[in-house]
Amino acid sequence: MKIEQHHIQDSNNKNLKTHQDNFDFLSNNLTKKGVNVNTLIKKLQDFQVAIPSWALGAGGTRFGRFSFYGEPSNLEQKIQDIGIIHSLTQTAGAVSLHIPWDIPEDYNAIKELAGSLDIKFDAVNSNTFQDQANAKESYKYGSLSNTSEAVRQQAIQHNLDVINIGNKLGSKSLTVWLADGSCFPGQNNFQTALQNTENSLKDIYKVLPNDWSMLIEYKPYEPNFYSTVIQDWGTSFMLANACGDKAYSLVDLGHHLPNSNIEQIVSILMSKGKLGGFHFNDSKYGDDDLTVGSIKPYALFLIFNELVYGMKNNPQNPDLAWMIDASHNVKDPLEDLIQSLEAIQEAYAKALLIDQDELKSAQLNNDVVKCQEILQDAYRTDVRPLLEKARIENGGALSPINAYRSLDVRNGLIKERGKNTVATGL
Ligand code: RM4
Ligand code: MN
Ligand code: MN
Repeated sequence: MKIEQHHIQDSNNKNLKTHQDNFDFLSNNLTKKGVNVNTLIKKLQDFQVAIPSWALGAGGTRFGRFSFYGEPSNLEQKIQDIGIIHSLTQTAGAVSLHIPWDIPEDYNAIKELAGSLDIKFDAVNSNTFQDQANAKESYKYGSLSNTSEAVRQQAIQHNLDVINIGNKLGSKSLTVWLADGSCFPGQNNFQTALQNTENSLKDIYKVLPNDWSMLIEYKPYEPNFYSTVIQDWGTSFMLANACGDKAYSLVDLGHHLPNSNIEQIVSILMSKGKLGGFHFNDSKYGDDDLTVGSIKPYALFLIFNELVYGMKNNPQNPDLAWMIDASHNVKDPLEDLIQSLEAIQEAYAKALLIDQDELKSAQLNNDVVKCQEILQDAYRTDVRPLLEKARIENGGALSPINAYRSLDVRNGLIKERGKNTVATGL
């Protein structure tokens, strides 16, 4: 199923007048405040977020999984789904593959399909947290950190295979997330586990192509509940430094203990030129993988404030690999992703409205009240007409969710694919 331009136009036409009125009102107000509205819109249009290949089907918990019907049953269909989201939002111009869940069978065909939908191949993700059928060694007690050299070698080789696959598609980074750790005190020697991980990562890093980066993700707990080898940004930063210039930390919003100051982590990593990637989601308790912006939109805005600051003031930091890392248990995955993309763009737009010079001078004067006023003035601005403008100028939908529903996309997919298809992934 492919959404045609005229479908989007038809659905836009119904609300074009309201949009234009709202946009004119906002744009006049912002212009009076000295904001260059066109530059802002261009920035929103340039901001593309990768969709992970495992997020197009139903997620689920260890207690159950409920299908949404019409799920993509192969990589081609997953890319078609991203094409649908991208045509409506104009924000999902990339896919991030998880290997071995989504190994292409025909590279040229997949590249061609993605190209025709304006989708690039972003970071490739290795998976050494599950055992694969016919694998010689088991990751039950860890992968890159394992005490057994044979297991470590298998995990290293898997990462090299992933790099190879990514290379054929035009990816430029490898994301490593490890479940390694221990469930009980005394089970592991912390120092040995970390040293093994460092050595293994260095072995992978050695064969990383020159124009590639390695992104090291951290997470405090789960699936291991007593200790995790790469538990926090400090450990990830340390490992990235040990590997070299092309290794970076990756921040996943859900991978922090409650109340962590994620914006500060982002800021410090960027100042050190070591923030390479970012996974969006939202959470109440842990790695809940909920829709971006559904629980803590203000925190997301504060994080974007630091990202915007870093993108402007930290040339030592590379361009980031942005990705949504969420799981869809009760919502249609495509609707969920559309909502996440909207929340990301909204937080970004609001952060772009912050007058950084004014904020700086309020900070220098220790005018704490003014600092808050500046941030919250930006946060309280309804930026949705800017997002709409950015989208429709590029051929997207005024309201992606409404268009998705009025075009009856899910039923179209069910008709095409049948009801009981199941997507690979978690
Ligand atoms: C992990 C982590 C990784 C993702 C897997 C599926 O918690 O967030 O980024 O690849 O889940
Ligand atoms: Mn992640
Ligand atoms: Mn996660």
